[in-house]
Amino acid sequence: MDMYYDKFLHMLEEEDKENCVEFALSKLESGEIDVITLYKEILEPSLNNMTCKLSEKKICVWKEHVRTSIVRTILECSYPYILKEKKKNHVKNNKGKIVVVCPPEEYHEIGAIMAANFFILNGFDTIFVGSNTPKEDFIGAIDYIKPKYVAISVTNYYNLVAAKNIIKEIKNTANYPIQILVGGYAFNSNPDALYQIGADRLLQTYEDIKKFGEEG
Ligand code: B12
Repeated sequence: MDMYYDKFLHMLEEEDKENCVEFALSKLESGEIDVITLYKEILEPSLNNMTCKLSEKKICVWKEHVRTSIVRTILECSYPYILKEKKKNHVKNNKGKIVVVCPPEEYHEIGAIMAANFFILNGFDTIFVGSNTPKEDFIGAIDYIKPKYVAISVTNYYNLVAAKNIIKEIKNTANYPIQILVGGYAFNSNPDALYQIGADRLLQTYEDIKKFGEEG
């Protein structure tokens, strides 16, 4: 997989969107790479290992945006392959409804999109809401959708406070036992934040989600 990663990274560094998208989709189409491997071993490290050269300091955020936009296009285009994989494995939507959301002011959403697709692959009836979801809208929707789980993705650890507030309101609003799952970069160096913000469970990887689904 290292060879594929190096090739992809080179094209990404060149900001060659056309070839990045074509490369990823052709590997999925031929079956050389499955969606989980594409996400885990190519797309995720291509963003998380991103560094900024001192000489490019002024355009760092610009570069982050361009890179994310290329990865995001690939993620959106991979959706039919998620469905194909799900069908191939005879996965039924029988694990309950889950809403995947980012707290207010959290604009990092690539991890949340990947997590949402991992939930789909494991039989969860998944609704991806997206980044920076306003608290009021989200709380209002809880009553209407009545999900069994809410999965909150937090990347910037400053947004743990917003996550804590939203969890408190969800628990006060839902008049049924609702489970709050969390994940994202903010928990990598501080997994105990899970308890501090009042969530029920921390999941990070595809394997964590698979295991969680198997628990019933
Ligand atoms: C891309 C990126 C951006 C993009 C985001 C675009 C988008 N639409 O998502 C842009 C350019 C907008 C951005 C902005 C900012 N960013 Co930024 N960004 C990144 C970068 C390079 C990659 C993040 C990413 O997408 N990773 C790829 C995904 C796939 O990985 P992941 O998030 O870890 O997700 C995996 C798991 O965690 C899991 N997962 C994630 N969520 C969930 C949820 C559940 C329920 C489950 C089960 C699993 C799960 O699933 C994924 C697959 O395994 C990181 C670098 C880094 N080291 O992380 C910085 C980083 C996250 N950013 C950072 C910062 C500081 C910012 C800014 C404040 C400043 C800036 N650089 O402009 C703004 C803040 C915007 C805001 N208010 O939120 C810091 C955060 C530090 C901190 N305080 O915690 C980082 C770490 C960079 C750094 N080293 O300083 N950023």
